[in-house]
Amino acid sequence: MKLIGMLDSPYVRRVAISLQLLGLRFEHQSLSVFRGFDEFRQTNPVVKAPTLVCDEGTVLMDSTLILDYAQALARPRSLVPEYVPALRHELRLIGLALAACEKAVQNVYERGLRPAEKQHQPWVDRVTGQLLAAFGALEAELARQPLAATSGAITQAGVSTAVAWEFTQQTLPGVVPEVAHPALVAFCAQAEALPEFAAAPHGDSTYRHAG
Ligand SMILES: N[C@@H](CCC(=O)N[C@@H](CS)C(=O)NCC(=O)O)C(=O)O
Repeated sequence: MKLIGMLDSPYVRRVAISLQLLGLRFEHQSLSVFRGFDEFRQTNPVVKAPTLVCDEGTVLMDSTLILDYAQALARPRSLVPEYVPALRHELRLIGLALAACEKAVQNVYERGLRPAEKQHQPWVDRVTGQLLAAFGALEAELARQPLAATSGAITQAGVSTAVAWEFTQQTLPGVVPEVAHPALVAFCAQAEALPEFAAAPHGDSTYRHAG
């Protein structure tokens, strides 16, 4: 299967890291939804990253749906717990992490894609507040109950949280202060050191299977 999209997208990155953790082999094409729009639409006319081209040709999009598919392929390996109370906690954290990704991306698009005279500060303030609320809640959750940060034990909540944090720090430096989020800083440093994260770093590189 082939994953299309750049690793500067938190959604592409959570898929690239998760596929490795699930033991699934994939090819990666680092293609921009902006600079590579015309090439991208030849595979997916909707031009959404991540896009996954399955081995038999079906084109999937949306990171959560792609991960649902990956989880089915990888069974019995899984990045989400089965036990209901643990699953509930996991889903809460994933929801917060995905909201953080969404609000960071909206912030980046507003600042980066619109001409300065067309930027709407009340919208930037709103999404920044939502971004801070999502990371504030994640910080409280991690302080109460740490997340596993080894390749064998990390869950989808851990992957998505670390990816959301790294994306936000890289694209909106200083907006979500490290000093106010010590549990997140410590967890994300451990996660980023894992081989599956290091093989798919935030940015414009292309993931290649080791060995
Ligand atoms: N909910 C989607 C969000 C994906 C998303 O918005 N990706 C961005 C790149 S970070 C994108 O495709 N942007 C181009 C566009 O929306 O036109 C997911 O989880 O995959």
